[in-house]
Order: sequence, then C-alpha cells, then structure tokens
Amino acid sequence: MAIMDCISSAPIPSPSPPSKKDEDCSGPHHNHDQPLIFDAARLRYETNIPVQFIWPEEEKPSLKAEELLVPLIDLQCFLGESSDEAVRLAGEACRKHGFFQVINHGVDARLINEAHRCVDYFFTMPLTEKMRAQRKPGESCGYASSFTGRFSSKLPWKETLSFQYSPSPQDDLQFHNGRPVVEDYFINVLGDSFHPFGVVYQQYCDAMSSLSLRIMELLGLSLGVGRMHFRDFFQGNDSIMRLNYYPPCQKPDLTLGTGPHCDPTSLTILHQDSVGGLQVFVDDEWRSISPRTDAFVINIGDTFMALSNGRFKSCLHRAVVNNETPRKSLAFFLCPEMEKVVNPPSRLVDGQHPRKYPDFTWSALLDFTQKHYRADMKTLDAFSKWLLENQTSTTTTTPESATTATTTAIPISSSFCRGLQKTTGGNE
Ligand SMILES: O=C(O)CCC(=O)C(=O)O
Repeated sequence: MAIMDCISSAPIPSPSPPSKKDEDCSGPHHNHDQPLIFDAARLRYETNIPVQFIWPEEEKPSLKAEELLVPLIDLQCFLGESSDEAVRLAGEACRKHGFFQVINHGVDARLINEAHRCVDYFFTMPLTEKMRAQRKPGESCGYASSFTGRFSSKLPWKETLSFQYSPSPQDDLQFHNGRPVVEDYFINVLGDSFHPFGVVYQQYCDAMSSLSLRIMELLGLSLGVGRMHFRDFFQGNDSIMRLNYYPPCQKPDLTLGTGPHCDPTSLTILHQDSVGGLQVFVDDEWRSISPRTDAFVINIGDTFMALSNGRFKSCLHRAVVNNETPRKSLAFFLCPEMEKVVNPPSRLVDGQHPRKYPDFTWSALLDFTQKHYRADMKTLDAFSKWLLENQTSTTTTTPESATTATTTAIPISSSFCRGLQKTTGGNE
C-alpha cells in the first residue's frame, strides 16, 4: 500500500516541556479576560489546571472504574452458523445499555494502524498548523481545541478533528472537485501535502460505513424487523468521523477528556488505542471498557433509540484522562441522510408500545445539538419536547415507506433554547 508506506515514513515529532518564557494564556497565570487557548504541548505539563477544565465535585472522574463486561460479537460467526447467538447477544446488550464489541470485523489492521498514526502526526503539529482546520461557530466539522469558543465551563481535556462522510454511489461519481469527500476535505483545508491523510481516512470511513451496515443487519434481526430494514435505511448516510486526542493531564482526577453524554447520532463505531479511558454509566455507576486492538466498541445513539421506539438504549458515557500517556480514539458516527424522516418501523409500534418520540430529521437534531443544546443524557427528550411544542408545520407521523421530510427544517426558538442551556452541561 503505497499511500500507507508514505505516511508511515513521516516522522512524528515528540513534544518537550515549554521553557518558562514560553508560558502564555494556557498556563497557570492565565488572565481570564483573554480567550483561553488549549495548547496541549504546554498544558500537558501544567499542574495548575485552569478553572474552566475543573469539573464539579459530583462529576469528577473515578479513575479506577470496574470493567463493564460487554458481549464480544464475532462478526464472522454472524455470517455463519452461530448467527442466532450473535443476534441474541446484541439484542440483550442494546436493551440494557447499548454497548457491545465486535471482532473479526474484516477491517484491515494496517488501515487502523495508519489511521492512528495520522492522528499522532496531526495532533503533535504546532497549534498554528492545526488551527488551519479550525472549526467555525455552529459547525460540526474541523479542528476543535477543547471547545474554548463554545463553552466556558466544564471544558473537555482534548482536541478533536471532525469531518463529514457520505458513501459515494458506485455508478455516479458524486465527488467533490473530482475527489471523494474525505480526500477533498483534507486537501481543501490543509493543502495538497495532506492528500495522503485524506486517502487513509477516506478508506477508513468507507470501511466503517460498510461495517455499520453489517451491524444494522444484526440490529434489525435483534429487533425482529428483518435483516434489511435498517441496512436499507442507512445505505445512504450523512455520517461524521471524529479523531480524538487526549493529551496527558497532571491532575486527571479534576478533569474529563470527554464529558458525560449520549451520542445524538445513530450508531458509533469506536477504536481506542491501547491506553484506555472510556467509561459507561450502567446501574448507577461508572464502568470502564478496556481497549482491545482487534475490536471495535459499538454503541447505540439517540437517533437509533428513536428508530427502535425506545427499545434499544443510548447510554451515558465519558472519557477520562491520565497523567502520562496521550490517548487516541477514532469515532465514526453513523447518521441518516440529512432530510430522511426518522421513525420506527410499524412492527415496533402497538398498543403496548406507543410512539415514544415524534418524527424528526437528522438535520434538525444536528442543528439543535450544534447551535443550541450541549449533548447530554437528555438530548432526545429535550429535542422531542421542543419539537412537540414548536411544531406548527404539517409534519405528520409518516408511513414507513416515506423517506423524505415533507416540511422544511424546523427553526429553533431561541427563548426555548435559552431555557434549555441553563439546565444542561455535558459534552461538545
Ligand atoms: O474517546 C472515547 O473513548 C470516547 C469518545 C466519545 O465519546 C466521543 O467522541 O463522543
């Protein structure tokens, strides 16, 4: 693989502690009138943690959480004779907390390694270089260094790079500037020299999209609606890929890498490096899911919870940091096409199981979480409440066959959202 070889030969700089004269507003004497800059190369050595990163007592992390034993589903068996067992295990986990792992998933280990190497390379570049990809207010893509522009408290101890992904139809090369969407993003934002990164992440996202469709078959069978129902629903998708980089923190008991939240998206496929830090809130306590290099961690998001009419759970999770080793994770968030109506198949709705959530589109929920509501464990309830209170248009409970919203995206009422923001405070 020439592209991978070319990236593998790129040197990854190793950071060193800053000299005293280099200290700036990311340091201990940070002047709070100046905007806070999350410069990981410096903050990783800082013992005086800026107050914006210190979480309230009741939300401070437990660094040693007991292991959550989630089912390990062998996807090769799912295609073979043990398929019933895989369907049963996935269904059981999704009804309880929505987390399981998959192995023998068919994704090339060299591709996963290259994706991690590119994360190392990107996030250890100087801040000014990374800022070339800076995320703009109200957008979900780009480089975000701890969300210092968006929130002023309970900031996560991390940096991310997020970008959009949609599978390119085979017959119609619906490419951007003649290139697939992820490749185009890297060239556009960071220049031609980042084309190899674009190639790696394009391949990685293609692999994640295919894997997510296989998992949708498993979930369709677990819910009793047939193998193809959700696979067909997500065949076209407007998904998001996020690279997470958690620098070491000298006071990891005060901070959080990612605050407690449920994913508003449909299905998350996470690959953790070997460091560890993912925790899930189950039975009233935080439990960890230790990394396995041969596995992906899968979890249900709010949108799939709505598609399953509340049968499958979207569960609260977070990431803790440590004081020694940077941690990386690769998160692929499967999302429906933007304007496709999200509603459960009729087999999941009856007298005993009335509709739990109104019809909505992913574009409306994304807008809600990006502009007005910080994703937490109540996002879907808050969004549903808002939809019901504000729906003046003619959207009805559409039949299963309907695939596209008949109304335009619903504008968010700012007075309603001001009320909401006061009561929330979770994640990006
Ligand atoms: O890095 C992790 O383990 C969790 C990441 C996560 O929850 C997210 O990116 O939403």
